Formats: sequence, structure tokens, C-alpha cells
Amino acid sequence: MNVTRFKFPSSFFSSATATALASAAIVLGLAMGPATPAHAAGKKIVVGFSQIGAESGWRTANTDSIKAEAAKRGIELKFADAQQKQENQIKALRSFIAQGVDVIAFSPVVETGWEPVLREIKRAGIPVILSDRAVAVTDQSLYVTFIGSDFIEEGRRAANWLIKATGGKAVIAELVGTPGSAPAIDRKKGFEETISKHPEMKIVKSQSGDFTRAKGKEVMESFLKSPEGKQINALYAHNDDMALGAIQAMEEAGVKPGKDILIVSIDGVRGAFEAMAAGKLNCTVECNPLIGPQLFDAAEAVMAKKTLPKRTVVQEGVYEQSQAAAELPKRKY
Ligand code: GYE
Repeated sequence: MNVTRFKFPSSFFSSATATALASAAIVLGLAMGPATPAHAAGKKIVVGFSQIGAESGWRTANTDSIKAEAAKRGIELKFADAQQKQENQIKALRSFIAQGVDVIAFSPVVETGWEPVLREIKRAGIPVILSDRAVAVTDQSLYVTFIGSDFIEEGRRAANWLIKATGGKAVIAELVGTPGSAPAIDRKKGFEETISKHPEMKIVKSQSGDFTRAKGKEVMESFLKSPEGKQINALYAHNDDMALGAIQAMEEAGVKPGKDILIVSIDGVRGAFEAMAAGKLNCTVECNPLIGPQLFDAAEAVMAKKTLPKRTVVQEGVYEQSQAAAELPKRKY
């Protein structure tokens, strides 16, 4: 029994902030014309791509988008799955050098520790495109361009929704993404910055669920059993998969997800929309994984010796329960 948990009145569940927040989305195009298709130049472009793993619905949608787009353009894709380990990614990057690919692209699992291998790639004269996550390097010439979301802004959007939904007063548990990863660092930062202006918004629990459903469930179980467990009335999960795991943990503990505990997460995967339609998740902040087309636009542009912007931000929105049923059939991931 959760005797001490403050309950939000039902009017909190219907606030519509999506339009305002979505209109704040930044869209930056690659600002370049169509590149010469690889086949027109008589040679297939070979791209080595090191993917993080298959930890979430977001990630599998991202992989599908990349594979489908390479196939569509006749680009030869050498795809390696690192099973969420940086050492595996470094091995894959070295093997791409050995194979002499034209372009190397990767989604770095964590932000730091890339300089040595990036310098090896640079010495081999192979251009690097960062996909989805950024790296922390002092020498910006180690990569050509970074295509990905503004994770700080996503954190802010999640916080803004929660502030509005709770009237600026909540006891929050946070499920953090993979430690050291750009989205975990930035989503935390954007969220904390935003709630810091509201003294009655407090994070009482914060732990990594590694972006997976299983870990999200496990960590939520421990949150609920902790001394603060009975006061928690809001959950901020850095991705939908962890929120979906946490929903299971809440249900097993006799806590009503979406009601006893308000839940906001990030990604906007189909499972999140289903949970919102069922009243168990309250809000998802979109993070678009379908970046295959932008990735290969960039690869083709690099091959055509065009200049690329250092950063391309993907367009995204914020969705609430009231929009879930209408939005579900339109979701592509
Ligand atoms: O939010 C999460 C995935 O890097 C944006 O990684 C990506 C994140 C995404 O595992 O679900």
C-alpha cells in the first residue's frame, strides 16, 4: 500500500503542451544538393557502420533504417553490432580500416575514449560520420559531421511536461541511460536544469537502467522497495524501454503506472504509444531513429567532396496520452 504517495487530480493528465513544445523543434537540413549516386560514378560506395547493439526499440528501428537505406541506394554496408561494448566498437572500427572502406560511420556507445582509434582512421584517410551519439574529442577534425538529436533539449521537454502536469511539485525517480553515453549525460542535464527552477520538483532516486527494459524493471523494483519508494509520484525514464520495464515493476508491486506514478520517457517508440493508449504512460518525448537517409546523404556528399555542416539536428515532437490513439497507426517505429 502506498499511503504517503501524493495523488495528482485527474485534470493533470489532460494538459496539452505538445504543440508549443513541438513548435520549438529545430530542423536543420544538410543544406546540400543530391550527391552523385555511387553507381553513377561506376563504383559502389562501401560504408562500415558500427552499431551499439540492439538494446531498445529505438535501436532496432535505427538499424532497420540504416540497412534499408543502404540497400535502396546500392551502397555496400559492412554492419557490425558491438553488443553495447566500446571495446567491440573499437575492434570493428579497426577492421573497417583494414578492409579499406570508403566511409566509416558509427554510433558511439559512450562519449569518451575515442581519440586514439579516430586518429588511426584519420591517418588512413577515411572520413568519419557520427550517427546518433556524439563523442567528446578536443580535435574536431577527427570526424566530418554528427547527425543526431539534441538530447539536452529532449531532457528539457520531458521536464517541462512534468512541471506542467504536476503543478511544479513532484517526488521524482529517474531511470538513467547507459553511464557515460551522450543521451544519458545530456538528458539528465536538460531535465535537471529545467526542474532546478522549481524547488518542489525533487529527484529522490536516480540510477542507470542501461536503456533496456529488463534493467528498467529491475531498478524500478529497487526504487519502490527503498525508503523513498512510497513517496515517489513521478518517473523520468531516459528511454521508453526502461519506462516499459518500470511499468511492469509498478504493476507487480500494486502501484498504478500513469496514475499513482506519472511517467514521462523519451523515444516515442510504438510500445510507448500503446502504453499511453492504455493509460499507463503519460508522455513520450520523440527521438527520431530513422536517420538512414540523412546518414547516406552525408556519406554520398563526403564522397562527392562536398562540405557538410558539423552538426545536423533531427526534427522531433512531444506526445501525450490524449494523442496516442490517433498517432498510433501513423508510427513508423
Ligand atoms: O534513446 C535509446 C537507445 O542514442 C538516442 O539509445 C539513442 C538512445 C535511445 O538505446 O533508446
